[in-house]
Amino acid sequence: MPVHAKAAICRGNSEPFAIEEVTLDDLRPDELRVRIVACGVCHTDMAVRDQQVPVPLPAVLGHEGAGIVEEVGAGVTAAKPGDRVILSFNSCGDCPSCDIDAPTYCYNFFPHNWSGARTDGSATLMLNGEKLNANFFGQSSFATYAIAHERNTVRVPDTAADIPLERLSPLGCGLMTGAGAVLRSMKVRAGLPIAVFGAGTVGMAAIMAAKIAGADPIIAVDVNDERLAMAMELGATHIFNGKDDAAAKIRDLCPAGLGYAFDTTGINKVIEDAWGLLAPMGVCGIVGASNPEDNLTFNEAAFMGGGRRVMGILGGDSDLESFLPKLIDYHLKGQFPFEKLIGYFEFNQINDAIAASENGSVIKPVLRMSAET
Ligand code: CXF
Ligand code: ZN
Repeated sequence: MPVHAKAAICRGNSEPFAIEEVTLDDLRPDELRVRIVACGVCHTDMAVRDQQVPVPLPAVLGHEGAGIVEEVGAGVTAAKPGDRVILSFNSCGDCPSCDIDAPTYCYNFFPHNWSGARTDGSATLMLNGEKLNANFFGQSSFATYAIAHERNTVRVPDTAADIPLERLSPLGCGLMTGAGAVLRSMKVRAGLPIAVFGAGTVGMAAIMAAKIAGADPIIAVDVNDERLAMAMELGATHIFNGKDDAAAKIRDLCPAGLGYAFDTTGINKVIEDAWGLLAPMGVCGIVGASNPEDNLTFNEAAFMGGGRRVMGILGGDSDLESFLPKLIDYHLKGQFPFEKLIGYFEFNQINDAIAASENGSVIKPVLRMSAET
């Protein structure tokens, strides 16, 4: 019996997302069918809508899904029917990056996440009898059901049985990216200063993680005072508005320089300022979506002289199976209170949720597709 779902179809930025009925393909051995309970909205969804990312449209987007497994293919061991799961990005499991548990740098990232189909070209979703681009991040969770894979599905540990899936859904992208950048990519050391530029989901997750790591001081920079106040609640020790020469203020506060600067803005000037504030051996992590044409300039002597490093970061170097449960653990202990970032919307309000993300009124919109029980 074919399974039908309601899915939000993205046809570009000239029209709103439209919820229509689609049909799911039969499962392959490594696939799971998940009833989606909730899905976070991430800026990458909008980047695809605007075609800054080359995913073919029309397509079903959504890559922060969480839900209940309904059926699994013969080779699946990650979860079983009835399990509560979080979905994230997919990877091949068989390249030099996947071999060392660094799947965010999977050599085959594009075909597994952004091609609109399975790697063999087959479609996971059909619309009116025709192939529809889907399998986005190996899920396409702006829908009531999704086909996910063994490698991008993480079972929610029983210790988190009381935490609603709608809250856990954003762990699969923005939250793991910010927290992972601090804890896994830059490996922030206790007692060293960090500045986080941009207080969106990724920046806020980085601030919470910097507190976990014991960084000191923890400086948040943003142009929005409300966000700065929230950053302070989540662990920042100092906040500076980017409109008032934040670089000079950071230099006054940390005359020896920063151990870590983390840019989530993708703005050239901000990154160059951040880089210029580094102490010897300081690391500047960059994760913001920048204009593809932008180039940065660095002074060669300063680059080499103090052993300073600039590090491009994807997905916080997250290894899903180990890192997502770790973040859930921090959340259970009250050290990762990311629920403060979330605003909930019903699935049919998807265009309002996207508007709220874009106008900055909600840090992390989460769509509700179905009740958990
Ligand atoms: C991704 C980028 C690749 C690794 C996982 C996260 N970002 C999505 O928005
Ligand atoms: Zn994302």
